[in-house]
Amino acid sequence: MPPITAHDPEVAALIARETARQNAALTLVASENYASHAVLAAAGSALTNKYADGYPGARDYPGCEVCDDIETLARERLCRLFGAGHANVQPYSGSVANLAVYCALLNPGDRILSMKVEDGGHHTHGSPEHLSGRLYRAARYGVDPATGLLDYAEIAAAVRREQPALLICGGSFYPRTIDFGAFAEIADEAGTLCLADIAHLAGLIAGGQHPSPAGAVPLITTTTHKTLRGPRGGAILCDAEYAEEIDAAVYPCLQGGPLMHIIAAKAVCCAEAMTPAFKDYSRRVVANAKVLATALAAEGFSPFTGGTDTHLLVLDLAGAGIRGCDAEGALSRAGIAADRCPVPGRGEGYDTAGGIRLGTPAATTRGMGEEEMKALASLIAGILRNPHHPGRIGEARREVAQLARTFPVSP
Ligand code: DSN
Repeated sequence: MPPITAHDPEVAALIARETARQNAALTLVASENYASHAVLAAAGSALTNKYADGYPGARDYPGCEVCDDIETLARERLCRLFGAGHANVQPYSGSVANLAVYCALLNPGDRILSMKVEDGGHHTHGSPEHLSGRLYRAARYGVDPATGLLDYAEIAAAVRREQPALLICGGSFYPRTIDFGAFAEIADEAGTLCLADIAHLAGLIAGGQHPSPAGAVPLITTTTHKTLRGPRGGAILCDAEYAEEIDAAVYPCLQGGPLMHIIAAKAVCCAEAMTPAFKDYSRRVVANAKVLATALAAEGFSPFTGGTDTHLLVLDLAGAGIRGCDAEGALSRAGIAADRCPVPGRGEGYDTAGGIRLGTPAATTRGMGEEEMKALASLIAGILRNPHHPGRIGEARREVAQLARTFPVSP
């Protein structure tokens, strides 16, 4: 960071501290990852200096020729990666991407049907504290409490009962495959629009490890920084018939100037995600999550639904005598970041969460494989059995630090 060090040593020192923190600790937060040097370079480029309100060929500022080419490239790559008809790469975040879909295609007061937050849904899908819950009337479906799985017959019944204008699938901690085709069929039968929020699954879909909603579900939103391993931001994919309304909702309805440096970084991450190396990465992400789940089960901890098909698992701590927040704290003291999580079907909130969410995207980017997942499972089990034992936590911390040194963030 030489230019920052000379120009602003205070900020340079803080960035250096965060970089060191990321290197020394392990993150199993399922939504976190490490972007490549190329993605970071694009995000830190001179494109940040340019205003480019509008879209390629129709901007409100002069000098946007290069921005036009970059945005066109990012759109083309995103469409190619997911097999979509149209892409909007301007959303600042996944939250804005979701709002843009609602603004484009719903009227205030319309009904949304989405997954309960406490079962793995997202607050931008109609929670009362989010604008989506203030502008629209939200109804929720949950998982089957007996199996923890989505029950498509129940969801179809909820659609018939609630008559929503929009059915949303996708969320933050459902560990199993989502049958996007089933959601599309349910929505089609009811004449309802369907949105797939693939923020968590985007990288697995791009890498061929999870079925894609494209071609079945007409509206798709995502973030670009989770399993897709790009810059922090959002995007929308849709059938061509919705392109005009979606674009108008993003700009000028919700946003101002697009973040052209981030759009360039989105183009870079899409190119990376088309490589055989990324396909292999996403395969290893899922393989690692399965090994972690199996090894934790062998240690006596219960992965919710018995395991995972994806990049994450939810450990049900009910039988382990430890609350989610205490598990999060103990793991954190040992150098492992993982967030507490409600166990679906139990009506728990985040403050009363009885589970912990573990994800493998970041550890896999560091090069960890199945042996390291087994070692991590044993470390996690030891920490959760002795959450208040300073000696044991200290011992685990040293082992975590050694693992982190062996698998640095930027090899
Ligand atoms: N905050 C993200 C997550 O951790 O899953 C969802 O937006």
